[in-house]
Amino acid sequence: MQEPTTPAERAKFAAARRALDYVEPGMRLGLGTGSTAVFLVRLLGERMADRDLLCVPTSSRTAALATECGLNVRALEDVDALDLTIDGADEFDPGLTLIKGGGGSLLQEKIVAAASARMVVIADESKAVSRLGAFPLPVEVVRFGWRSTMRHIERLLATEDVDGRGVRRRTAGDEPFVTDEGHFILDLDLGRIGDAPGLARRLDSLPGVVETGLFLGLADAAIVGREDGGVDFV
Ligand code: ABF
Repeated sequence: MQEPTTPAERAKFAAARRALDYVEPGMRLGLGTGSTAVFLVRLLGERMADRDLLCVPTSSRTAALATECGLNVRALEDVDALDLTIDGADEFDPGLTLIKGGGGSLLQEKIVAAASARMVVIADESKAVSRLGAFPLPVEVVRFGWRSTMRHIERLLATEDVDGRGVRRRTAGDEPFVTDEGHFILDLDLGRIGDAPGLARRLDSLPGVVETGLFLGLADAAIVGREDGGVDFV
């Protein structure tokens, strides 16, 4: 495997490597998405491909990589319940509420995490925050009437305990970004989220909203990689 070169990559690699300690032979394992999860999948392929693991990916990208790395890849429909999911995050607070979805796979990531007995986050130090919101909150919405859904979100944000209220549709180059499930992503520039559970609940209740990138009560632990190659635990 290509060795990590930058300090940030070293930290992500350190977190991914330590996560292997949580993986036991025969496990049904959820595989996250993102650059930290890429290290995890490669390490699993190199060191644990012969351990009878059933691996359920959280995106088409991770599915392709896991297959290439020789892992036994299954769809969640074929496995049902999982023992452990290991995934990255864009931000997490001390109570292990997460913002995810910067990579656009939040819906599958949340379904897989919710099907898992345990979820462990792997991340570099920059993702640990005292309060969520500096990272734009991704919200997955159906394409039908997305502008109307965006207006509903803007009206909601006017009454929320947040610092910013900008909402924009995510693009990939000149085109709208489309998720694996065929939806759009709206990114909410909130700056600070005062009431994450309330905001998640109110966003979820809007017509057109499929899922938010707020992960509440799903993560059990976080392995935080440091640039010196060590890790801390939350
Ligand atoms: C996925 O990858 C996402 O939910 C999150 O957006 C992102 C983290 O990416 P990285 O590991 O590249 O920082 O887990």
